[in-house]
Amino acid sequence: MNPTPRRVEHRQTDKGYIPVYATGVVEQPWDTYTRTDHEVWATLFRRQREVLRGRACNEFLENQERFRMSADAIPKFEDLNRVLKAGTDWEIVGVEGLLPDDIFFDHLANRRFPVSWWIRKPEQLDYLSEPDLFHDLFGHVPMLLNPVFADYVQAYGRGGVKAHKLGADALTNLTRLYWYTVEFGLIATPDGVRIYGSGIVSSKGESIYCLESDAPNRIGFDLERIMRTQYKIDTYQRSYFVIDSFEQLMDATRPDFTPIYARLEDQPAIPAFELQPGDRVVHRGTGEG
Ligand code: HBI
Ligand code: FE
Repeated sequence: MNPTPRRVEHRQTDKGYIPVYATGVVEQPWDTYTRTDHEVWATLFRRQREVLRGRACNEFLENQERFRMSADAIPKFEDLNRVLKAGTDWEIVGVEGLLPDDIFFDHLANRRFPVSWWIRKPEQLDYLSEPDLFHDLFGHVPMLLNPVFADYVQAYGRGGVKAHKLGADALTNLTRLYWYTVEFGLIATPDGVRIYGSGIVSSKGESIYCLESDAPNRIGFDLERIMRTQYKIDTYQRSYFVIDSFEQLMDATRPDFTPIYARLEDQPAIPAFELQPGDRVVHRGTGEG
């Protein structure tokens, strides 16, 4: 019988009426995974590795190799942790699923990345609204081996712990930053614009759409512009933000955000599809502005 995650309750959040799980850390019940679970992993792994060739940034693809992830079976957290601890002193911890923001931030602030211990069902192959093991392990973990990005995610977590105390507006601004970088970020490279965001790399359709469709805006990274930009969780992005380097991301999180939040207080949010006069439009082929 397929193990199912322990749901505690459903709660109305900014992501809609979603299941909120028990917040404790759990051991990965690797021996309970069924053949179907491993087959879902294998199908998604093979499909995404194929679609990401020439689309994901080199750091993502090379780091995934370093973890020696393969289609053979769902990876063991303990195996990945040996590489991750040695690489950037991060650690994967098993969780039941989506966590309340403050718990999530506290993990990141302590270089712990929460990974759902369960994988989606075959009928959810193309989309599910919650982070499952595939999204977290395949999508998030490889970039945590990049030292600069690893520090950025910890800085983000620390910022989140502070923002949680400052209130809902600060939190909204900060989760937009996470959304448009860690989840849906693009990076300019000499070979053209490439993907590093976890929400993209774990989705076949969006891996193609984000680089090849004329529909979305591709805008040069701008912290305050991002913090004002709305997003929807159940559609492809209408705008993507393109960084020039991971150092640029890290530098953006060095200053204290409190004065930035204050400045943004009286500025209206920007709809996801809108271009603003000050936007630096990035053309997908070249990666130059
Ligand atoms: N919980 N397990 C888990 N994984 C996430 O990626 C996650 C989360 N809770 C909140 C969240 N992400 C985002 O809202 C962050 O911006 C805080
Ligand atoms: Fe995620």
